[in-house]
Amino acid sequence: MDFKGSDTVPGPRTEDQLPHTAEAAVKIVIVGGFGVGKTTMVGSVSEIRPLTTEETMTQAGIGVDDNFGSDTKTATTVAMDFGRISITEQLVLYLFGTPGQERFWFLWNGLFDGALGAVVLIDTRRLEVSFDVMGRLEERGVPFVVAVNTFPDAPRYPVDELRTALDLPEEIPIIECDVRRRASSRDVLMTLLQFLHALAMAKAPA
Ligand SMILES: Nc1nc2c(ncn2[C@@H]2O[C@H](COP(=O)(O)OP(=O)(O)OP(=O)(O)O)[C@@H](O)[C@H]2O)c(=O)[nH]1
Ligand SMILES: [Mg+2]
Repeated sequence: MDFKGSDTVPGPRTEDQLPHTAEAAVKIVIVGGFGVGKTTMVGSVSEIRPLTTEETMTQAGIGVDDNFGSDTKTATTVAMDFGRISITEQLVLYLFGTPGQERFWFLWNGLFDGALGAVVLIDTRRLEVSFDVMGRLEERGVPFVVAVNTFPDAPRYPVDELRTALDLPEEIPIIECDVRRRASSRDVLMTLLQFLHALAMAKAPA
């Protein structure tokens, strides 16, 4: 039998391997309505080539896959996105992006299991979807921060107005970001980590 080539099966790429210094891995979910930029965020910030489950939106999806005037968006997530980022040599975040279309929301429950925290991405043109998203996180007790993805044609509002519109308590951070930029996506994750740290400290016995 010809096994020629069987010894050339590639192993994991060096950049995909977990650093040997890693001591803690934390699961973070990136949630939000349809087309707010979840896949873009996981892709921009991940240090490994992200796993995506994008399907092309077809004619059959028109009306269902409403792309809200974004003519650059041709694909949608049907299961999840997955990426990884090292925050320090010891701390690694595993990022799970959820599908945005409501018909795939049944997948969210599994994706939330074991998550330490979440980023809720919002588009100011479609705030109403954020209520369902945040409600689901609250039900499951997953702490979250809100990141406003600043699309150029979306209206900008002061944080206080957004907080009122979203009915969010003072302690939940709201920040602006451009998920296409790695540094900006990283800042969002750092804000979440600081928030989670503050929550943990507040719960710790004095
Ligand atoms: N101008 C601009 N375009 C963006 C930005 N973020 C994402 N996009 C574009 O908007 C579209 C939507 O991004 P996706 O990352 O697919 O959004 P998603 O939330 O994963 O979408 P679903 O999985 O379908 O819910 C893509 O065409 C992106 O290139 C942004 O900050 N500014
Ligand atoms: Mg997506």
